Amino acid sequence: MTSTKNQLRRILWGAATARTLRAHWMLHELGLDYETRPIGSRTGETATAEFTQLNPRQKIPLLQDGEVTLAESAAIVTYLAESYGQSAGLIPPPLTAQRAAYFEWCFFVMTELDSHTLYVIRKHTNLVAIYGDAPAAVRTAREGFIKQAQVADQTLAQRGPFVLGASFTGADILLATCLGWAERLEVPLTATLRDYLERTTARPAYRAAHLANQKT
Ligand SMILES: N[C@@H](CCC(=O)N[C@@H](CS)C(=O)NCC(=O)O)C(=O)O
Repeated sequence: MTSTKNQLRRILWGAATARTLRAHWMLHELGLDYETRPIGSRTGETATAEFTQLNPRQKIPLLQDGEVTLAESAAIVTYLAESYGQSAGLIPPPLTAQRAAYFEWCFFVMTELDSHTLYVIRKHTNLVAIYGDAPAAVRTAREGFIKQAQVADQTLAQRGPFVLGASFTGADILLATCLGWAERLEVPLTATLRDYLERTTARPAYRAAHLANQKT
């Protein structure tokens, strides 16, 4: 029998990547209890029958929260903020200009900074054995990241300390994790972006999430 207790369990699958860190970070910002299943990328652990049934994409992170099963790091961060963090200001109220700006930042970061650029660099540097050598793609992805990151730089310089202004939100979790990832890939960041990264990763919730995101 599937008990109500089981349905109320909160479980986060995935560890050790910038994308899994996002979900751990929001859970810690919210102070929510959760269990972890620290499966790793490219270990075969995302391809087990148990995990594939939960996420046919075979990708981490994946959140189970009671009856909700959700993939995609930005969706998880936003779902958690909307469900549990509106009073804490972790997402702006629905149907406001600030909420529209929140979505704009989330989609911008996930496409222009994560998928189109950093992930392309990773594929053709760290993962050459799988995706092949593609120096032109790496060069243009690097240039693309630097150009698009200027927008974050200017926004923070004009209206920081966070991308939406005074309040730290889920959009900052997405942006800061991309900036940390960029540093690891040796993509240069401006002084404004480095200060922002330092400011956001000094948060206690980040530090706790960083520990929770270790692969065991
Ligand atoms: N857009 C997705 C990307 C998820 C993704 O690609 N995750 C990688 C790890 S960062 C993964 O699970 N790859 C499968 C594997 O390597 O086994 C998100 O942001 O959640």
